[in-house]
Amino acid sequence: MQLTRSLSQVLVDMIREQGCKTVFGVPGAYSIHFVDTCAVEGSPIDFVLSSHEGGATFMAQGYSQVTRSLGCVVTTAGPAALNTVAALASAKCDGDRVLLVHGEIPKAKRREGLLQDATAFGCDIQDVLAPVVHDQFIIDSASDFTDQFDRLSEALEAPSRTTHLMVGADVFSAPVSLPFPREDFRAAEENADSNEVFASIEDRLIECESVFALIGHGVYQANCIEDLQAFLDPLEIPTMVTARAAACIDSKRPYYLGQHSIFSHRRVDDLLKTYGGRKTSLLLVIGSSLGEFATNGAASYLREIPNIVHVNTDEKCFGRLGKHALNLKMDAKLFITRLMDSPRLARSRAAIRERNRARMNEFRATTSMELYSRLDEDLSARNGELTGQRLVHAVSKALDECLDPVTTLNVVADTGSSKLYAAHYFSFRSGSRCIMNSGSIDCLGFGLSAAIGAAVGSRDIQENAVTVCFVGDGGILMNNELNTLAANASLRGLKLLVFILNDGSLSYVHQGFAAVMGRPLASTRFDRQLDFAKMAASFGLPSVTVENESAITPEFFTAMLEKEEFPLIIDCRISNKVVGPGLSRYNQVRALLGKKALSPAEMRATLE
Ligand SMILES: Cc1ncc(C[n+]2csc(CCOP(=O)(O)OP(=O)(O)O)c2C)c(N)n1
Repeated sequence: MQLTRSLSQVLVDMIREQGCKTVFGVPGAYSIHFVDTCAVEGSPIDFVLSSHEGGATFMAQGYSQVTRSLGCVVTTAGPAALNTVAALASAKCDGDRVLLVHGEIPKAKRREGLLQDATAFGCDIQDVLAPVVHDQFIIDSASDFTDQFDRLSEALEAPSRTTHLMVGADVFSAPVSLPFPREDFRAAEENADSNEVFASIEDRLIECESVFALIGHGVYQANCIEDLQAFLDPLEIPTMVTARAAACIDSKRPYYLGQHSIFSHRRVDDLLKTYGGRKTSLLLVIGSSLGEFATNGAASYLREIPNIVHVNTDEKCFGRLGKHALNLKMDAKLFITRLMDSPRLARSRAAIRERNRARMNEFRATTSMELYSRLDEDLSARNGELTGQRLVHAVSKALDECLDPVTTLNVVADTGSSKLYAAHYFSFRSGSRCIMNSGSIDCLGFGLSAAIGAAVGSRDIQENAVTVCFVGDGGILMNNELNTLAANASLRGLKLLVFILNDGSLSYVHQGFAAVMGRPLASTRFDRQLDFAKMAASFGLPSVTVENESAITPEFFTAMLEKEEFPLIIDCRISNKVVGPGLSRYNQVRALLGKKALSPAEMRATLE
């Protein structure tokens, strides 16, 4: 049987079939038919108008992370599609399933210099986007679409893939006939898990003297956080997490070590110094692409470990740990289930546990197990001023107290200090998400946009969720999507709390510049303080200003949740006099320039 519909309708159905109920984007001449098909009454998909295509792409990334389904962005031709480049790269590097539907000038008219025709100047969009996506489909006729339909279906269904679909503006409305019902293209279950490979992993787990695990947010993507803890806990395997996984593993477990990424927790640094490298015999890296690995001062300790098992769905991240790692391209849940089901491991459980316990007891005897010891100074009050660290810490504590455990908490942080503070001060709470950030490529402007996508995603999958966003004043100005919250009626009431860390400064680069050059760049500290509460109010959005930590209490949130005045913009006036935890990163940049490392005191002096 053949069914004829417009290409736009078929596409909308394909997107909906992947679990995506909302498409983000900015309309323009060459995408009109598709946008209309999404937005028209009765469509199975909602259209959310964004302020910028980069923001819309980050929204799709946040959406995909929360729903674990496809996130979708639509743009018009030329510059509009080009505006997605950094955000698409962010999604690709972080392994998020994002589709760009890009309407282009009809093929017959390209290169004639029509409005927005970048090709007339030799700028072919597909060439520019090729490196930032996994798959590309160029559709210049209805038959191009039917010919590529199977491959496109597979690409949209595959986890962790970014896809660019370029469609000539004249083709969206073309009738396409497809066999119906179509075959099921669900990818066959990964079969990388040969018995031989698993036997060798079991051998290592049974024989190796000491085992550590490094967990990334792939365990969240694979929805197997609980399975993972059920696997690690009885074996007492000490666990480090990446910044993005910091909120998904219970930090109160005795074998939780802390966060290992650009700015590691002290306990992780100490452990790696004591047992890292050749003294550790087995490292399990599960669900991490090691995106921040290259900038991590403690990375060399990991690379030296003789046995490494690296499990990820994206083979491109393999190799970062050296050639000797056993790389397994597979879903984290499948991996854990295989090990949990292993009768051999079950028989050796007590022996593995004893060895790990002995090693950790030895470590505990000489090291403080206080997770935040290095950061006490950050958290101590400075003349009553509110700092970013204290703010994030207070928000985490207050939300812990006032949210019931069945409410999901999405924590989204922008690049800059927000990301570091979220990774360090947002503690685990049962039912929470991982911390979402532009983890692998550190793209500023991600925060508010991805938080909008995350909140919409939670709403679309009907989970009881609150989304919290931490974003700097620089980050929000780079990608100001406040208008998105204001302009779309469907976003009213979205349970989103946006904390703007308003320190009148691009602190992260201000301090970095000073650390590297010996003096700050004056223009990165502003001689004015913007009023984001007023800005939000001018968009008609509920807003408050917070100047004092004592305002951040469980009652503050409870009252807010009761009033249901969402989304809420919280302008947090924080100090920019605090030296953030960026020194190790800045010292790496100094090393690149052949300069010797600074001590904390020297770093502080550069800012005087
Ligand atoms: C797209 C992009 N441009 C530039 C940077 C470099 N960068 C990192 S943090 C930062 C400033 C962040 O300022 P703000 O959002 O105010 O946060 P703060 O560090 O003050 O907390 C910049 C410019 C980046 N990471 N990504």
